Amino acid sequence: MKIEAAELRLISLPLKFRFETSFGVQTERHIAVLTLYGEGLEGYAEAVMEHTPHYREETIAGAWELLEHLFLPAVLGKEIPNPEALWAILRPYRGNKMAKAALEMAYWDLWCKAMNQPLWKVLGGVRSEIPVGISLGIEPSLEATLEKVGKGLEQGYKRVKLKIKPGWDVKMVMAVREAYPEANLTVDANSAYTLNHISTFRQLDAAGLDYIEQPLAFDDILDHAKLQREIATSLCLDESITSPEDARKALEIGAGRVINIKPGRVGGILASRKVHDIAESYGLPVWMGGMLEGGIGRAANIHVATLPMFIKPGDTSSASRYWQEDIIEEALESREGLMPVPQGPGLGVTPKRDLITQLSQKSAYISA
Ligand code: OSB
Ligand code: MG
Repeated sequence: MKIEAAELRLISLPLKFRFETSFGVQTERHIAVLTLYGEGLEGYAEAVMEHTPHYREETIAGAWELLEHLFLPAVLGKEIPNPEALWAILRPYRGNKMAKAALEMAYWDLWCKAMNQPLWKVLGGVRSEIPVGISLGIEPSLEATLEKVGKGLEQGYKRVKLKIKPGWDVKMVMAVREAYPEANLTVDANSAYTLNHISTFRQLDAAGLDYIEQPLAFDDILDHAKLQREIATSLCLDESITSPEDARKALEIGAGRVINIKPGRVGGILASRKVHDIAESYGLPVWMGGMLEGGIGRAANIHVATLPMFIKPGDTSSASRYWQEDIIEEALESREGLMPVPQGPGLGVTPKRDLITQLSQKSAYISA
């Protein structure tokens, strides 16, 4: 497979809801869309970073610069037989997992299309639909929270994740638990706490949560291991896991019992499968996280989540929850908490080229 040319486009999509987390508020999503051209085919990807480094360090500006001037020129015009060969070219460059993962995603789409196979099959997936839940932002009131939780459960979502921050945690979570005694509930702190908040976590132990996601620093595993020893509820790592090696070290020291896999954060689809395999070797489950993706990135996440240890419901809920109009033709909609896996070659989705061009705020064309 030879990649002949590439196109980068930056678009912005308005979110249907105001999404507040402990690190900030989002009302729109900025997406760098990458198209690779080769052998008469097109491969697509979305990059998951935002303009600002509030979640992890990467930014759109940095990723754009590296893709346009370093990573794409390094791969264009070369014979690249498989994703491993793509990584052999990218590996010498450190970090910047999300930028590399975007390039890898588009390569997988192109490569699987050349073999006329859906991505999930090539990866060794075992499911034709994946269990999904929803991630609820910090709402303006308890009433609004209870209503949104109720609506999500009514729609059949298999888990509701509640965003927390100091001051918006125990009381809110206990109220939701009281209203929905049987619901599969989790919380996500996006690194808003320290070990000084141990009493908060002891109190949350009484809420019957499936897990507490990323309570401590975005780059920590040691304090997570200390916290895990002090409480009964499982910890789930998100921000802290940026590679298969991170996953191995975290599980080895007992920093958590669940991993939220986001292909962009861990360095792509091959890396996601490796993190999955490491969790499997510890007998621990994983689930597919989300970064408020449009249809291209959402489809990629769905394919990866067909691997066997993606047992817990993921964040890949219906695209219509997020967007008035998605950037792909297909409707990625779950029913009763099950998201069907696209069956066409590659990612199995058709980007709306005209819409993407129309929404485009910036573009670059790179050829070999
Ligand atoms: O921590 O999982 C997170 C969105 C953006 C950045 C980080 C996170 C999230 C979500 C939403 O929780 C997941 C989604 O609905 O796509
Ligand atoms: Mg998270």
